[in-house]
Amino acid sequence: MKELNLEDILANTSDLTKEKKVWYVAIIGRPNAWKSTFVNSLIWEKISITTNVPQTTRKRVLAIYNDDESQIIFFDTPWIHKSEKKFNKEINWVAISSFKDAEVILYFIDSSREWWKEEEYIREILEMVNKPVVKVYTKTDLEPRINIPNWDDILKISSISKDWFDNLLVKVKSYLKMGPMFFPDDYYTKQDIYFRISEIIREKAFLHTKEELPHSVFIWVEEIEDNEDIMKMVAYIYTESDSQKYIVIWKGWSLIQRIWKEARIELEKIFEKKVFLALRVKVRKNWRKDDRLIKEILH
Ligand SMILES: Nc1nc2c(ncn2[C@@H]2O[C@H](COP(=O)(O)OP(=O)(O)OP(=O)(O)O)[C@@H](O)[C@H]2O)c(=O)[nH]1
Ligand SMILES: [Mg+2]
Repeated sequence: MKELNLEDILANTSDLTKEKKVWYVAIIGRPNAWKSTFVNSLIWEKISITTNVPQTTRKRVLAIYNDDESQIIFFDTPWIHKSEKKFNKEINWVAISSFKDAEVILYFIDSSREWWKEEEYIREILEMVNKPVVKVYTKTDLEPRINIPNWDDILKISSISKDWFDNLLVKVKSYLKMGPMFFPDDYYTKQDIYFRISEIIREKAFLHTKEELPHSVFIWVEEIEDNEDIMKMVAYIYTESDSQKYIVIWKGWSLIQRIWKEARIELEKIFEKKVFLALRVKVRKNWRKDDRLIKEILH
């Protein structure tokens, strides 16, 4: 094992007393509004999983943007939509509670989709929050389905033309105050390894399942053994019913095999070593109604 040398460590540690424009910024919007894709594109790292299935993000994910004059900590949040279901209500709460810490809220509006009652619900919530809100129209490379106003204080972005990112950063910085940094300036996220692995597996599960099945799944990483050249892990895909478990194991060219293969390839890229992934499917009946488990998964 490499011997630790205090002087080397100090020489390589950021000066956290350095003052920059620093604070938290929450990103909110309806499902599929491009919240997670945006933070990944901005940071140039896959921090938050993205799929074409609405309602992908379930937990608040931190994406830390650093440049010479600022450290902006974006909260990528889950979708907001009205629902009476316990799990969805808790997810809405994850998004809404992020307002409390944020200096400014970026409200992402998908310009390629027609106006829908979800937007009204978000507006009702925003009216109750005493924080500046910046509207950001996303997916502007696609045919717009809503009227995008021509005001100076709105922003338009697309993952294809990243030019607009600069305008957005200038706008965000105008709300931030100078202060000591919260994180070393080479940090881009704050996530534990169990969460990161479970999210990669969940992304693959979302991509290969349909209808209600992706939303009925949660991932539990049981054990990780991190060696120098190989990382071993045991993880479970939990479904809500036996019939869903059957679909994951037997449907098509075995879904579990595809999920396992794609997750393993991506994890090997992330950790830059061989990954041994033991992936099993289990049933946890009605887990979306289980208060304690919901808290454990979402917080
Ligand atoms: N055409 C186009 N598609 C985009 C753009 N940005 C994102 N997408 C697609 O939109 C889909 C949703 O992106 P996400 O970033 O997962 O959306 P989200 O807002 O995080 O969604 P939830 O986590 O479900 O709330 C993905 O399939 C992306 O490929 C864009 O600028 N242009
Ligand atoms: Mg998301």
